[in-house]
Amino acid sequence: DEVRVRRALLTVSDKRGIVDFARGLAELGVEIVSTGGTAQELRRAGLDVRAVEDYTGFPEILDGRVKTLNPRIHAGILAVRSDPAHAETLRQLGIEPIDLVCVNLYPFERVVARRGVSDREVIENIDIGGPTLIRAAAKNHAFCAVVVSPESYDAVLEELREQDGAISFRTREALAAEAFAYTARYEAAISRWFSGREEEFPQHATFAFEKVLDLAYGENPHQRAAYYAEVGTRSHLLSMVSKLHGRDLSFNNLLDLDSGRRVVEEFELPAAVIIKHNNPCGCAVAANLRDAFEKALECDPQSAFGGVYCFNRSVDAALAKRLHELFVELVFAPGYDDEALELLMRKPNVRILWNQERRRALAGEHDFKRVRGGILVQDRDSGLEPREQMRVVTTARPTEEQWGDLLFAMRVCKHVRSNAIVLARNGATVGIGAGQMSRVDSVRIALEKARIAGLDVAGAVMASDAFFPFPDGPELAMEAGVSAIIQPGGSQRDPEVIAACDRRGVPMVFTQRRHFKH
Ligand code: 93A
Repeated sequence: DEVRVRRALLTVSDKRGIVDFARGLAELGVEIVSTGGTAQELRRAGLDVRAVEDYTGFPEILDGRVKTLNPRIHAGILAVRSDPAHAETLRQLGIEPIDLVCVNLYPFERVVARRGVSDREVIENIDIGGPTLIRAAAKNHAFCAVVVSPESYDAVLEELREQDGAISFRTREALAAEAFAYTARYEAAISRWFSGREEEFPQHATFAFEKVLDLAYGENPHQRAAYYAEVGTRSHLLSMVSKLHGRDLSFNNLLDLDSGRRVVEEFELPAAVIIKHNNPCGCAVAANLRDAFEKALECDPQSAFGGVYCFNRSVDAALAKRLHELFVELVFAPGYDDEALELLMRKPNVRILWNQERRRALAGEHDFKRVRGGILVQDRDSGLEPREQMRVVTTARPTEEQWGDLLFAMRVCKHVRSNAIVLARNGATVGIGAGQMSRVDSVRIALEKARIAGLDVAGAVMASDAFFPFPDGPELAMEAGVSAIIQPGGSQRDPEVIAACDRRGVPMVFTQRRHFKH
């Protein structure tokens, strides 16, 4: 089952480590065949290299678009060596077998990510010959080894040295598996680029994900877990995020972090949010971050215990001192003063994450929900509908101050699990009702939460992620002192709900857009 490597084809874009690898092969008596740029690099290092043109008897043409796409090469890779007829064909045509193929592809993803890159450049970087070589060698791993990652060079060389120039079936099979994962990923990145250009919901996208981080366990300790990012995405939850301190991130940390990050990205003003079990339990904006934090914490200090704290401004020493007094699971911010970091790091467990990403959530991003054997794919519910699209449906109109709170409450409400109710005043949540099966229960919970936290509901506004099917929710809220309401509208009973508000002179705004989050 061992294959003696006598001839290797090397063609790589990322030339790191290739000289040492080729030298190692040459020392084992392997003939090196190589394409233009790779051959040049190897010769410069003093290695003996046979040009691919010499092997094929055919020039590299069309600016390199056709270099290795040649039947001699593919027959040299694909021949079944144990089949006498195949061996005879090679002999008749004078084709020399290739026992090892080492390829890495044109850097398609790197090029796509370049600012201002032209379509021509992107398309030129779709590698055709490389994947063809890789797939051929991986298919025929019974007789040929395929190496696609520079990280494997040393291990492959070591095995060849130990086994007198031979490589085992086990290794070839593992390399083949890696190779098909590599080409699949490459194709997925190309597909993603094409689908990203479509205006409509993608018709042809194949979604692919690759592992970014192993996790200790899933939602519960008996569930195994890992974090995967979508192949070809320019920014994902942990891209541009560094962990400065603390324990490994957990599955639940990542869920909460994702929610918290999306909430603070809603706001231009300094904003703070505390997330528990994937729901905000306090959120506020203010002229400075410290005030935003205090107001967010006030909303539900009990639930904030062990929460994920997300900010859209740098954390200074004063804020760090306050955080240090609490039980904090994770802090996420675009920066930390030295002193703040020093303080926060005194607790060994608290995870401190530094967000260096300036981009907000990407437009065109998809939202996935797993169902048995498949996924539901939808556009992400990003952005808030413009104020011009909203309608005041009551006789009373909100004051400018109320408008501010209404829009704030709705922005938070979008991130609360349905049925979602958010009470807010002065740019801070005062009560949040989440995840109930009936809307009026969410209202009750939001009011009760405000009462427990000792916060006055009088003068607060209320946001609802979907319409009120009955006037009961608004009535409860108005009895408690809620002074303005925002909701999508669209219920059969809208007239009853509007009448209830009019009776009390409470202004109500219809946004005409629902924000369920399940
Ligand atoms: O343009 S290609 O799709 N046509 C080919 O026939 C071909 N053969 C190898 N690109 C091709 N390659 C790629 O060239 C390899 O995948 C590798 O990334 C690159 C190495 O070229 P060079 O050795 O000239 O730097």
